[in-house]
Amino acid sequence: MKNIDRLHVLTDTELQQRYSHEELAQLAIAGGAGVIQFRQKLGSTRQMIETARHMQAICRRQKAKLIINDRLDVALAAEADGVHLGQDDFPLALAREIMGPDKIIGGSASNMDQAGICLAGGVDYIGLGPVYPTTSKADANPVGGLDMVRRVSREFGLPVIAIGGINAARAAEVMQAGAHGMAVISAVCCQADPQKAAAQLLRAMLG
Ligand code: TZP
Ligand code: MG
Repeated sequence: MKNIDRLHVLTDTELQQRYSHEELAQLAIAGGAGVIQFRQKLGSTRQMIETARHMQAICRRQKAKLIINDRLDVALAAEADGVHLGQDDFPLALAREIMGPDKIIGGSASNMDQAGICLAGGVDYIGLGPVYPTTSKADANPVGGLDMVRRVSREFGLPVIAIGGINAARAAEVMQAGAHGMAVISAVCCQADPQKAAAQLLRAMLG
């Protein structure tokens, strides 16, 4: 099993426009995030590749990992550390064939069935959520709560990265439910000081 870092920050320039993806990556890593996930739903493929390549240079320098949301092509072009795929994205097993055994592949799940699909697809971690209500993802599935974190963490023997509405006040209970770590958007990207927010989250989750 790969060593998956515990704090994942998904960069976002739709919910906020003060910082670029690259700036958010820098700030989040400075605050202690070990994984940066480049998540951009709109825009040209060329521009995404350019941004992802900048981010990969930043992550390499700071010894963090870069994972690309949705886009296997962008992950390959940027020589990213991995890719994160939803249930309707590029098929997991095919992504593994293309990316090889060493790249990190994460899969999204919202329930036990989807977690099983992730396991069968050969993921390195399950991105499980939304755990709590979130306004950061328009088409989010129903909230699963801490009970879902408990069940998936117990059942599948894979690191669970909990996502959805997680903030510093909720971090401890998410970890206590069995999560390996957590992924956030607004709790870092939308805060006045993203670096400080990441550091606070890390403190809260690791106790
Ligand atoms: N997948 C499930 S919930 C979610 C994603 C991408 C959004 C998480 O954003 P936030 O702001 O941390 O709730
Ligand atoms: Mg997706």
